[in-house]
Order: sequence, then structure tokens, then C-alpha cells
Amino acid sequence: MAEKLKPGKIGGELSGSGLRFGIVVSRFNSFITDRLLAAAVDALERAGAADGDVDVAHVPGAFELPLAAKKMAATGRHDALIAIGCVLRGATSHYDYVCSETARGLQLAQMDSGLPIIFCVLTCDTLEQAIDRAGLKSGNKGFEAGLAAIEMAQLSRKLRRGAGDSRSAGSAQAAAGNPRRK
Ligand code: INI
Repeated sequence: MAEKLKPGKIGGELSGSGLRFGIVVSRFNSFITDRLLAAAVDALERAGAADGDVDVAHVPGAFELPLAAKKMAATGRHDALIAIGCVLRGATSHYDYVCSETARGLQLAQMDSGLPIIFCVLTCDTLEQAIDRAGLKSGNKGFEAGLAAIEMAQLSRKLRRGAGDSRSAGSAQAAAGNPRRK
């Protein structure tokens, strides 16, 4: 029988030390988004992100998150971004447009820029559902987003350097001196 193939693993550690993060957060439903923001910053801080390594930009509503995230990504200052918002279903179809365009816009910004953009936009039918996800029954999605940002930032760094592939050791060394995008 053939030897068992052992695939090389490339993972993102949960250390925020030496990384820079950008957060875009909407003021709409700020009762919820303030709590998501606090938990995201808490996660980054606990994982070793330093003072001054986290930038926060506020926008009016979730619909404005993609453009702000795209512009923040273009600064080249950050290793990952987090987009924070809360959309609550109302009596009309407005909710559907805001949700779908926010998600679509953030994914586009992420794919266009190549920078991880963590989707921390609650899309809830009721305020109670949102509260549950912003620090009550279902934990805090902001904290989860902070951890996801760290993991994706670390993984992206490794993939930029060609980590895990011995054939690209030369290019990994060349990139090692300049880990952060300028
Ligand atoms: N924006 C939100 O972030 N959450 C909502 O629940 C919401 N609702 O329900 O209307 C909302 N609307 C505003 C929207 O995001 C834009 O700011 C606005 O349309 C201006 O472009």
C-alpha cells in the first residue's frame, strides 16, 4: 500500500502582535454596533494588538460600509479589516436591499483589494435577535470577528510569503524583510 500523503498545513495563528487592523462601523443601530465594536477591539487587544495599531472609521449605515472599507484597504496600512453593522428587518423591502448590497459590496472590496475584510454585519428579524448576538445569549459576534481578522491577517501574510511550500523558499526569504504592505 502507498505511504499516506501528509499535506502541508498553512494556518493563521491567533496572535495580533505586530499586525495593524482597520474597523469600519455603522452608526445605524448603534446600540448594537457599539457593542460589536467594543468586543472586536477587546479581541484584538487580548491577542496582542498594540495601541495605535487599530484604526476605526464610522459611517452612517451598513450600506456605506463597502465604500469605506474599499478606501481603507487602499491606504495599504492594514493587515485585515472588520466591517461592523446591524440591519434590522422593517415593514418594507428596504432591509433586503441594504443586506444584499452590503454583503456584495464588502465581498467585492475584499476580492478587489486582496485584503481580508471580515463580515460582522448582523442581519436580524428582530432587535432581540441582534441583542443576543451582541453580548447576550449567542455571545458577541464582534469578538468572533476580531479573532477571524487576526487569523486571516496571519494566513494572508504566510500565503504572501509562499509559506508551506519548500519550492518557494527563495521568494519567502525575499518577502520576509518586508512583511507589511506599504
Ligand atoms: N442601515 C443599517 O445599518 N441598518 C438598518 O437596519 C437600516 N435600515 O433598516 O434602514 C439601515 N438603513 C440605512 C442605510 O444603511 C443607508 O445608510 C442609507 O440608506 C443611506 O445610504
